[in-house]
Amino acid sequence: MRINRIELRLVRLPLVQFFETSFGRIHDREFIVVMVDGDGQRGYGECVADRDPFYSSETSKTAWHILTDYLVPLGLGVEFSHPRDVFPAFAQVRGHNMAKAALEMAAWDLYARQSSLPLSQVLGGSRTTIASGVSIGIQDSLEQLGDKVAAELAAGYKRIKMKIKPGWDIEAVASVRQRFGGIPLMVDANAAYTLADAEHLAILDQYDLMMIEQPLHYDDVHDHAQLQRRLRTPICLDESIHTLHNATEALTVGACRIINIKPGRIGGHAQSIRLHDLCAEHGVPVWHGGMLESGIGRMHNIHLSTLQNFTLPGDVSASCRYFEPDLIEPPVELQSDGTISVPTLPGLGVTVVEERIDRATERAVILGP
Ligand code: OSB
Ligand code: MG
Repeated sequence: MRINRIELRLVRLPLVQFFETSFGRIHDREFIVVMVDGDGQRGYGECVADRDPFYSSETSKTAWHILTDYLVPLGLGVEFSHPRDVFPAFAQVRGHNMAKAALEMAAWDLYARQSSLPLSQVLGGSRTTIASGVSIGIQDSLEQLGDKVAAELAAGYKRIKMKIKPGWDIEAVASVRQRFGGIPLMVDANAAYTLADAEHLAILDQYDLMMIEQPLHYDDVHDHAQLQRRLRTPICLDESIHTLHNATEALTVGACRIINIKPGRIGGHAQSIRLHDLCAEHGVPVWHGGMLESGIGRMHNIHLSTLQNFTLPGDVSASCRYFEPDLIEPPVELQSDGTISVPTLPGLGVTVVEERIDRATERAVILGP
């Protein structure tokens, strides 16, 4: 496989609904779309870095810089026997996993299209549908939160995740439990607490949550291990897992019982497969996280979620929750049983509507041999 041309687009799309986490509220999403051409086919990737360095240190601007100045020169015109060789080709560049993943994932899509196979099959997945959950941001009132939960349950989603932070946690969870009973429920703190909050977080144990995601510092493993010993509720790590190395450390010291896989955080599909396999060896289930991706990134997530150890519903929801219209046709839709079906056409298996990308483009560059 050889990439002969790479086009990058910095795009901005308004979100259908605002999204608030412990680090702030956003109304739109800025991201890079990567288009790679080779052998008459085009593959697509999406960089999940956002405008601000709040979830991770990468931003769309750092990703643009790293892609154009380092990664594109390492990938363009190079003969790869398989897309799994792309990430190792970037080894000289430390970190910047989101920038690496954007180009690496586009290469997987291109390879799958050239092979006339659905991406899921090239990745080694076997599911034909994936279980879908939602991530509900912090709301202005408990009533608003309850209404959001009601709407998502009515739509058929298989589990509800709610964002928490100090001041929006126990009471919010209690109100959802009171109104909706024993629904599959979990929380995500996006690193808003410290070990000094252990006793406070232990109150959540009585609400039978599926897990508590990333309660402590975004780069921590050891405090999470201490916290996990004091909690009955499983801890799931998100931000803290950014290399195979620190995933091994987290699993070894018992910092979590579940891991959220986001290919952008760990450097792409090949690294995600390795993380998935590592978790399986440790008997730790995984689920697919979300980064408010457009249909391009979400389609990648759907294909990756077909691997065996993705046994829990992911943050991979229908297009209409994020963007209207989405950048793909047909849009991602939820089936009445709370699943999303995996496309069977080659590559991502959907049409990327480039005219919609054009309209949302704020910056573009074409890089050829
Ligand atoms: O922590 O999982 C997170 C969105 C942006 C940044 C971080 C996170 C999230 C979500 C949204 O929870 C999940 C989705 O795409 O629906
Ligand atoms: Mg998270």
